[in-house]
Amino acid sequence: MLYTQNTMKFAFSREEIPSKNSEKKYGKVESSQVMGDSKEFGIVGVPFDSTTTYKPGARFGPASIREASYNFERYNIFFNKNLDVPLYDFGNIQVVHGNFKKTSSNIQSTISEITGMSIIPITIGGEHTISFGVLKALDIKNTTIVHLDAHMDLRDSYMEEKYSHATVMRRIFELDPADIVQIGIRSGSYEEVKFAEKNNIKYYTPANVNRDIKGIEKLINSIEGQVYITVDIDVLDPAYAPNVSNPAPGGLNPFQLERLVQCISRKKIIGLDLVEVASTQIGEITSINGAKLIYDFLCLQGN
Ligand SMILES: [Mn+2]
Repeated sequence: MLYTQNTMKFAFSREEIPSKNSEKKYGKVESSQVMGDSKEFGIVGVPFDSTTTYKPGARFGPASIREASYNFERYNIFFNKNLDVPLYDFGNIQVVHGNFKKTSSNIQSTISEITGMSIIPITIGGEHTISFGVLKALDIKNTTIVHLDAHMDLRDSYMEEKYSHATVMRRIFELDPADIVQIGIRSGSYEEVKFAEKNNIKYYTPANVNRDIKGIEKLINSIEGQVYITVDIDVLDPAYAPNVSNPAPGGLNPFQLERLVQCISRKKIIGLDLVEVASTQIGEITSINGAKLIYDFLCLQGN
């Protein structure tokens, strides 16, 4: 056999895509049922970056993260686990550049199809607005959104736009999840902070993580019900993730992110997205840290 790798698919993903039969096999299920002993995961990319205001390039996230994923061993030495969960890479969702609404609707219908096959979606952005379409497709009533980001993204509008990378968590708040917990926050307007306080959205800064990561882990452990994870890679310090749309100094380091991901992974996860990677070079550290997050998460989902 020739050694081949398909960098258009995430490393360790299965070559075959589950057939339509699997829909029959599993039947239509609610997202709240997408868990149990045999978890399967599906990756989709969304190369969309139309509301980016500072440094463009998040449309290259899916390609650069997939490419960087080949840098890792199947055996994860940190966790003493193999990446052996069933993983399918469905390719990219069709985006309509410049049109958030059409793109979001395409995301929503694709994610619905994936969860309809009892497959847990892992979505690679793209800018952060893509999380909205994903969450619209999921049943998030009993769900805590764990949001790792430098930015609160809680503005009601940004430059008079309701749907923007800077407002995405406000739109997600309006979808009425059980709770929102933000970690790594170091940028937000006065109004955003007041909105978070008024609406009981808990947020933790990198200083909180540095001082007391065990306290943050305790809080994550205490979350009841299911969890959706949305990670803006700018949660990391720009030293580890320089190619992002809005770099913010003073962020987390990869060891802290690794610990937090390990802790969150023990929850009932209904989906994960990773957004704002804007790498344009092979071997660039932002995409490597981005791929590592997905890789770590998947390793931790195995037995
Ligand atoms: Mn951000």
